[in-house]
Amino acid sequence: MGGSWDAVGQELPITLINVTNSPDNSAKKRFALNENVEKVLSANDVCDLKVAIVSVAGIMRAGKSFLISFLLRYATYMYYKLEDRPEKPREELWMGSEMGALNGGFQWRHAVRRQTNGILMWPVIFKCKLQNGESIGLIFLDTQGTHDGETTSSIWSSVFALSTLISSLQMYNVMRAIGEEQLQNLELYGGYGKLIAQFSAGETPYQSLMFIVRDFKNGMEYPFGIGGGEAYLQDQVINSSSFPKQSQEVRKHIMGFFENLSCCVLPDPGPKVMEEKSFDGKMRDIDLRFREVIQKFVPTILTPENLVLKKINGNFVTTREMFNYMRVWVDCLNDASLPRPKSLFTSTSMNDHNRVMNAALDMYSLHLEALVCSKNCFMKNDQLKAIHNLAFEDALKYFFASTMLGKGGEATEIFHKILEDSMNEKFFEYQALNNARIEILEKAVRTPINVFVCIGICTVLEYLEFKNAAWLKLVSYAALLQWLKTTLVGGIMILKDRNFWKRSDD
Ligand SMILES: Nc1nc2c(ncn2[C@@H]2O[C@H](COP(=O)(O)OP(=O)(O)OP(=O)(O)O)[C@@H](O)[C@H]2O)c(=O)[nH]1
Ligand SMILES: [Mg+2]
Repeated sequence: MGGSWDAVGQELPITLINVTNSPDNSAKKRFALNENVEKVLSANDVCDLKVAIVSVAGIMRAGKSFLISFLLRYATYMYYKLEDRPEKPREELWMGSEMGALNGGFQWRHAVRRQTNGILMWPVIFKCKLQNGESIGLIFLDTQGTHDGETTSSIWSSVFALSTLISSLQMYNVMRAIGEEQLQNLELYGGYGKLIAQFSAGETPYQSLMFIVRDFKNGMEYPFGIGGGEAYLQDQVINSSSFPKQSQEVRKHIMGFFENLSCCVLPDPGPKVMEEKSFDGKMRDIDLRFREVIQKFVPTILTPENLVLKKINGNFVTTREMFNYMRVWVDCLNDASLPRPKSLFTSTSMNDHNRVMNAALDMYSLHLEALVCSKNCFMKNDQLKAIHNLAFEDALKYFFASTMLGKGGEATEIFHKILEDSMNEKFFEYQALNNARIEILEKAVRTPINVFVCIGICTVLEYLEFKNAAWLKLVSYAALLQWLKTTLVGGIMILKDRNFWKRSDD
């Protein structure tokens, strides 16, 4: 039995896709498929098998390789070279004893810098039997972490998208919670993978995505493991009606990408694993609670009946065929005409900010229009300024409370400024309109007063028998008539503007 675990130690992962961090305009290809892998995938005993490909991806230095090494341990114990073993494996023993260690497999370790580069593949294709007797192949991939500070976001987004295209089950490793940022990133990587598939004139072969939440702190509300994970997924992703509109959109996109979403919440593995440099994988140093959850979780996803078989364009794909698809996607990623994910991110971020900024500006205008126009079309300037200040603050509050991709970055700064400038510009327009209205009113009041004073003076002059006083009085009457006409026509125009003549059922 011990020999089966040792087999993990005898092999080393191979690079499936190598990544060069060369600038976008460099002639050097940034992604290279390891052509030697073709031999592994075309080996006689596995090449025609349908295949399940399990991958792990997510933020760097978050225990991805450590986790997939457990999966590898299970597969090696349960499926590797069964014919050479004297006894059938007993599932409950797959983890080994307390004194055993999680050695070999994909390299995991305590370090500050990223450990996994590009996409790695385990060189053994495990053969497992379905209940109907059919053998299928099982492949494990480990993916370079995102946000590593060493490569560009364009590179790690591409690597994530690629491993999601290749795998049939992508485990999206997140720390502590499924937050908005993780979902927005997933939306971006997912969208980019779709673009790669479209560029290569194919359907997007996304299948299952499982959120793996590490160091989950809410184990009282959602029990550790898949059960609690499913309930957490429902509350955090699937039932999104209580989230702001933008967050709902992100969730809708993600749900649309994958055939199946699931989740597993894991406790932290204890201080020795998390903090001690000397930790060498000994089972007894890993918190019992973590081991107990892993003990159940791993068999659940790797039981042959639960494995997700890779399908592309609706057809099952064999191990050998997978290589050709990988080649097409990698070529496509190296194609200079494929937009870079960074620009995709920027444009999505800009669109988001623009949409929220316009909504905030509409809010401001509606607020001002409703008040300015309801008060007989004019008001004192101080009053108008107070209304402007209130609407201005409300619009800014809305802008900063909204969810936008890349919030807090350059785009937020730019659109914040545009929003403030636009509101100030609108305010000047309202102010000018208000002043014009005040002037019209003042004129409207001033003219008849002046005319009446004129008529009064003329009447006195007439009484004193001044020459031409009657003429002057006539001119004053004409001016009064003219004013009456202007006021009447102006009044009719205002009422017309406000649909005064419309019937209520129109
Ligand atoms: N906090 C925490 N640490 C873990 C967990 N699992 C493993 N670790 C520790 O995290 C460190 C990194 O583990 P890796 O598996 O190498 O992490 P990774 O995500 O593969 O790292 P990169 O490949 O560099 O992106 C190791 O010291 C592990 O012991 C976990 O669930 N929680
Ligand atoms: Mg790693």
